[in-house]
Amino acid sequence: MPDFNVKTVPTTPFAGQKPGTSGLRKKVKVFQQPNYTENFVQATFSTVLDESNTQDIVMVVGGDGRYFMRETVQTIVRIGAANGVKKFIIGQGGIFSTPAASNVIRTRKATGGILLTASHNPGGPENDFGIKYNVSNGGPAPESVTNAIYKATTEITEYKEIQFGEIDLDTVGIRKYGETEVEIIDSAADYVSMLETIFDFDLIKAFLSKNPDFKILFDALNGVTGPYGKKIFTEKLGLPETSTIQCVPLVDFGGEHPDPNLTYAHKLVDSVNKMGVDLGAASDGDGDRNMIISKDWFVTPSDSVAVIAEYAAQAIPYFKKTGVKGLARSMPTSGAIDRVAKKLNVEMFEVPTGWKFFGNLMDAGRLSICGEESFGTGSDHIREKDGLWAIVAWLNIIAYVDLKLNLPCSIRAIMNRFYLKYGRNYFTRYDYEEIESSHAEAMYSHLESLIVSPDFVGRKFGNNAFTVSCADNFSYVDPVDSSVSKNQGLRIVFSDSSRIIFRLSGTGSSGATFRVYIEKYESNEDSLMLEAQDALKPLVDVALEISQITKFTGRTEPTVIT
Ligand code: VG1
Ligand code: CO
Repeated sequence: MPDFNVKTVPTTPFAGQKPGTSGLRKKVKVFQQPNYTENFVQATFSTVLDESNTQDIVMVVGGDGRYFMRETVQTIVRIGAANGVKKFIIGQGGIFSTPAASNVIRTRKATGGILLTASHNPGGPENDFGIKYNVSNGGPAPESVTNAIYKATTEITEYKEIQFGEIDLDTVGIRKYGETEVEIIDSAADYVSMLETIFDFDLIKAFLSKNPDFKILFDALNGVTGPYGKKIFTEKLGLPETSTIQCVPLVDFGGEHPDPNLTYAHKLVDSVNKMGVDLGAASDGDGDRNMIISKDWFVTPSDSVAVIAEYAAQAIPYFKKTGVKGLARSMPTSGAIDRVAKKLNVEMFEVPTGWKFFGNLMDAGRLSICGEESFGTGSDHIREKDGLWAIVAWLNIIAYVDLKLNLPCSIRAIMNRFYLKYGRNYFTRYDYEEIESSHAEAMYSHLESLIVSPDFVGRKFGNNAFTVSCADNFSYVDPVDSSVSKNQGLRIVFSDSSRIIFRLSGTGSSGATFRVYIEKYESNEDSLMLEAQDALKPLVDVALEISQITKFTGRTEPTVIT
């Protein structure tokens, strides 16, 4: 029997409920401890109530379909209703891709949203789960809010709940549970309509009928974008069923990492080569990341956002209308987009890692397109990075290059023209996952003190090929609200503008992940189309020498190279 009375349940704090780069991410087993999830959800609602100036709270809830999501949606409704939430808008089956949730928060003018995802981290009973709070602009909560949530988790003594019994998450429609309204919506429909207002689908269709042999392959990696991808590629664009793979969302993503990069998206990478695919693409578990690849080229995310920025105002209807107001990248992302900003004569911003730092700039009307080297690309159409948006953007640009510019439109040809115009920012990232935390900390403190030591600037590395011109621990002052974010990564810049950046990840769920970002600019026309790993080898060696990773951690090889 449902009981619509508010119950108060005593509880005690759990250590470590501090949201990282993108929400709280832990093993499912950690979230399953009695009261663990309840505490964090109550802390979130307490913070929302403190921060919001309305009693009419409307909360969007949903996630990437991973294991433990459905139970958590129920928990959120029980606790939220007891805290006075007026209405929940929930994706059917509890499902929302991260960009789709951002869109719904904005279009429905919700107070915020609770997104249940650990993004590209593996799922299933032995793997990861995550909870992330997004604010009313549709973007991840800024640090002021996540810090308040964290503080609340350290002081919690009770949570409130209403024991409704099971809420029906699968039937679209509006229902009332006591005083609380629950609306279940088809999240894919809204999202696909949004993309139709942004891109030139007619141009894409014209391109596809002129080029019936142009092969497209989309891989949802068993994550949340499967149904969205099917709607776009097979229903809207009329492509054959064989143009999409792994499009049924699975609670454990088929036991794989739903992470679109050359290592984890191996099925796509193999098929692209075997089938001679012209545009291969993948997105991650929650649909905010993307990878663009073809039979003869891999587009780094840093290049991808630069190319989108380059063509946006001519090729993409949304930007034809709004213009390109400004561009931005996260600090470790390569400077390719900076060169485009300079050409377009628009503002360029360098923010810390994490999408939450782009939101203020977008809200202030100063930022249109931005990206991160970690396969994140997006724009001010929403406040999250958007995997399918980036993929359709590429398709729109390819169609434009072919039909309007009458130029060769293979991805390789597009990249080659881009490099001839701007030069190439070679880029790679080495990840060392699940290092023992104490080893990672020792290595990081060594680096922190090394780069500020008095004789570091001017030192030469790599047989004197690289001279340090400056080094710092990146600190960011938000140009809109002047908030300061310190310790955002160790940055070493050499006199030829090459960069090495060291950072510890804020999204892992066990041990520490150490990231090494390496970038080198090349303008010599004969050296624009090299293998990135070959072009960067000398600088990679310098990075390994400076970090002394093998000495500190025993690791001789990275876990993943992107
Ligand atoms: C990583 C990436 C960062 C990205 C974040 C969330 O963070 O480096 O660029 O914004 O993941 O992406 P970290 O702290 O592990 O380096 V997602 O797709 O997990 O929402
Ligand atoms: Co993600």
